[in-house]
Amino acid sequence: MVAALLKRLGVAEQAHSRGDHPVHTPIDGSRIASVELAGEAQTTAAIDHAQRAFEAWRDVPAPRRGELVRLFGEVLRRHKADLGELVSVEAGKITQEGLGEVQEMIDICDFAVGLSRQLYGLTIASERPGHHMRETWHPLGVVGVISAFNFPVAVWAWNTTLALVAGNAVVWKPSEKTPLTALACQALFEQALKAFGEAPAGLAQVVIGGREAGEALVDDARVALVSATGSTRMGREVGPRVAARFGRSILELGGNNAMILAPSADLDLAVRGILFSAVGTAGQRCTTLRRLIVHRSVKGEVLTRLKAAYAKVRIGDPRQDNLVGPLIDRQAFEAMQGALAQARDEGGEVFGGARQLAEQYPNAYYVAPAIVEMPAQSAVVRHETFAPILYVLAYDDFEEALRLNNEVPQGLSSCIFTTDLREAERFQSASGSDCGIANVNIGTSGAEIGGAFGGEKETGGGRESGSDAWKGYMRRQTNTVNYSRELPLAQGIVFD
Ligand code: UN1
Repeated sequence: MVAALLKRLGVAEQAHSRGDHPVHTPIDGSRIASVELAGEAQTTAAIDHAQRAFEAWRDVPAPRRGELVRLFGEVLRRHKADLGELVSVEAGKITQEGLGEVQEMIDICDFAVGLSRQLYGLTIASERPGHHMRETWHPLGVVGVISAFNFPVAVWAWNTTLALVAGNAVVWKPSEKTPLTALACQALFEQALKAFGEAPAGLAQVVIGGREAGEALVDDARVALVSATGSTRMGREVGPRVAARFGRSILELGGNNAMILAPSADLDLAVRGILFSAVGTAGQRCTTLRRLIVHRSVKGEVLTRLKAAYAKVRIGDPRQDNLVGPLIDRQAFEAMQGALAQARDEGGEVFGGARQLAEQYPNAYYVAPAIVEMPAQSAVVRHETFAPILYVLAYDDFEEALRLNNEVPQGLSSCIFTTDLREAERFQSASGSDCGIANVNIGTSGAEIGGAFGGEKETGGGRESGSDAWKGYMRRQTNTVNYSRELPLAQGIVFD
């Protein structure tokens, strides 16, 4: 079945049937393919190739570069169902979320195409007569993309579409857990290249590899920008190494996202918002809701409703009519159980969280999502565990809720459910949420591509996707032109 899917997506058989790195589906743990892992030499060769492609691509007019991305968007539209299914098979996402991820790719293609005619610089008033100043945006170089298993295709697309219209070449190292979706993206991109015609070879490449390949991208001075998505632990290594060679990085690391649930909130809306953000994608989004900071006066009612909703959540094969698919692997399951044990030690009261369907799927890890009432924001709550665990904390006054929201090392996403205008605005003010995303009456996950995506503190500070995130993929140049017959100096300096 997977072989037929890969064939429809244009992936050559030898690319997924040879090599000694096994690929398993989290749906039942079975082996679905094996791929070859590239090491340092192959990665460096890909960077060589990309550097040559960059030198040609940077001179192609940006709207023409946009045409390639437009064609890619068309290919994705045609293959949305198949690629979405492959995301389900390889990452374990339910069908709706697999399709949603491909839609996110299509959306960023459209955004990037528009952008290809809008890479605007500024004109600046010069203090000197007969002079003008302007700011120009130029292509940057080779962009290295390191992506995680949980958004195996969209995050690459956010980076690659912007990088391409910006005039860059891309080398992508996907997670070793999701090489098949990466091979499929590459095959689909090649269809767009074919339709486009004369793009330089090596413009966007994928390197299926492990740590060695990642390190080669991080350490090669020709990789002008490394955009890395993953754990804070990974970012702590990548960030300083890229900085040591004065490279640029966009880091999108851990999240520990909270919702403040105020007494005035529309509770029907809030419960639905919690369910999607906390339980969706089996708790494996970087934007997953991990902390519920609820006003003591509504805590009882909210917990009763939530527990009822959690008990009804259908868990199972993500391609069938279920809401929660499997965790990615055994390690993820063990991390979740470890966190629940620690939470109990720290005084937590755990609801749910047990393994499910173990008899049917002895080699896959389905879990009931967990709700954990905590007496305080203790160590386990401050740590990101990539699993469906929702810690619940009570608050009495709004300032305390804000403080709890901010008192964790991570700073990706946050939200408040309230109908009180003062609380909503305060939450989004300078002294409100310290996160990159702060929503009102919307959960923490499921952001649109139009906004800049990323967060503060241990989340790494990078911004990808919409708004002016494209500037991270270009170099800025300040130009001053003298069209007079004099040579006046700035700051009024006389130098005769
Ligand atoms: C991620 O989990 O790395 O906002 C990205 C969201 C998605 C992207 C998540 N649009 O949940």
